[in-house]
Amino acid sequence: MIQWGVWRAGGVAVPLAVSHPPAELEYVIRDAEAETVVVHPDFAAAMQAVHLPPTVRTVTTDQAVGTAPRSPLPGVAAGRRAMIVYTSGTTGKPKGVVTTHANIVAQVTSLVTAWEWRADDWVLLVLPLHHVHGIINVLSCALWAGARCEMLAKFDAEQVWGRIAAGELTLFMAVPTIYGKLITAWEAAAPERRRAWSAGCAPPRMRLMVSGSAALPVQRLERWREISGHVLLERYGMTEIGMALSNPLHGERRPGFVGTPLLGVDVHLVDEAGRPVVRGETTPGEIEVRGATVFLEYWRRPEATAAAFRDGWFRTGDVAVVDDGAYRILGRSSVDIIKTGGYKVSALEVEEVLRTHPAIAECAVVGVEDPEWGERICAAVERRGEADLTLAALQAWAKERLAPYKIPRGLRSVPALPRNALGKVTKREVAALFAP
Ligand code: MLC
Ligand code: AMP
Repeated sequence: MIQWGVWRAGGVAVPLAVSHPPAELEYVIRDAEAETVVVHPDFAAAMQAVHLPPTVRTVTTDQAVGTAPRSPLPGVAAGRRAMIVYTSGTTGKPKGVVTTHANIVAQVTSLVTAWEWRADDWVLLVLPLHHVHGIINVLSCALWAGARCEMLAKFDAEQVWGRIAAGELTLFMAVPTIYGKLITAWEAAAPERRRAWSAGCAPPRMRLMVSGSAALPVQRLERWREISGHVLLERYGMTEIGMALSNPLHGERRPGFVGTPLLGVDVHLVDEAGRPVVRGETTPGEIEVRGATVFLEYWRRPEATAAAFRDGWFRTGDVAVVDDGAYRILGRSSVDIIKTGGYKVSALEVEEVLRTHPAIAECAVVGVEDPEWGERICAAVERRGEADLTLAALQAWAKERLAPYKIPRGLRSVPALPRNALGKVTKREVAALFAP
């Protein structure tokens, strides 16, 4: 409601994460140069710990919703900035991705069209509201279509199954880790509950279940099909572009593939020199995207914005092949981008924070393949001094400084980080330190 109000008033909405510690909230509020912070009373105490610049005004959600407008709502031009979503990249600190009203309309309408959103749809929102999966794919599409969007404060497998079993939902969208957690809960449940839970997935009422934000392992897709009767629709997107590729609503969904470009989105693959990969060849290339869905700029970072585009195409940093007309994601070109539980995390950002720990002289952060989380964040460190450093102690320290999903889950102390002849840390060798 607040986001809608900001948009109607011609303002820029910057969603904050309720899971973030004060340090991360403060970074986003300062970097975005926010004028007003709107806080729900439940988070008033958390916000007290955030050091806000004196110019920032804080209002409660009750005040924002309860105050009559002082002036008529302005007309808002389509090209006006509407939202800044913070995303991790290869440059350390998160960058603000600015989208205009026109971008958001394009992102929403491409999905409303492709997935045939209707006013009588009913979707359960279990995703965080500081990323596009939750904001655009679920909430904004539902609002656009006039559908019902029911929200849970936090993902909880039993609660989600309970809502599915009630037989009211028509749509469900989540990241692969969430489907994994739902499968685990189903497998642990008594036969009667399993039957009720599976029955809640039955079409035609439940008409579509979508997975994205990270690669969906084919085995998980198959297990979900056995449990729910649904072939998950996998799609591919990114904060900067909304969704770009999707398997079809009707027709064959190929396991391990993310489908074809959505309506109005241009997608191609290029080699390292930026030359388009020849159509019909199964040569890998970097995905580049163009069209009305593509963001305007990184907030106050013109160089980063310029570097993100080549000849008008946005460079995603994801590598894919086209096989028989459909795209298959192979991975990312940077080892420093980690996807954990569907969240993108910059290894460099975590390293920068860890280097401020008194017992850490140098460190290297990597994503280690993990069946539950996709990747798990692990840190190899060269210690400073003789003091012991346990994983638990490092986590407790990091919790004050980093979002929960950026906190290392594995720690190795090494006398010297593996480096190549040029002295650069070799991340693949670092990852090997965490091999089971
Ligand atoms: C939490 N835990 C982790 C972890 N996160 N362990 C390893 N790696 C991680 N990333 C641990 C906690 O420490 C805790 O351990 C236990 O798991 C439960 O923690 P939690 O915080 O309660 O986790 P939970 O709420 O269950 O979170 C899991 C999740 C969440 C999958 C619901 O990660 C999530 O909402 N992910 C979605 C992110 C998302 O929306 N991404 C979209 C980005 S947009 P213990 O030992 O204390 O029990 C995008 C574009 C696109 O990507 O294409 O969509
Ligand atoms: P974010 O920057 O948080 O929006 O995350 C976007 C990134 O998530 C993309 O660049 C991909 O690396 C990854 N991603 C999204 N959807 C998929 C998918 N279906 N398969 C593999 N990776 C995906």
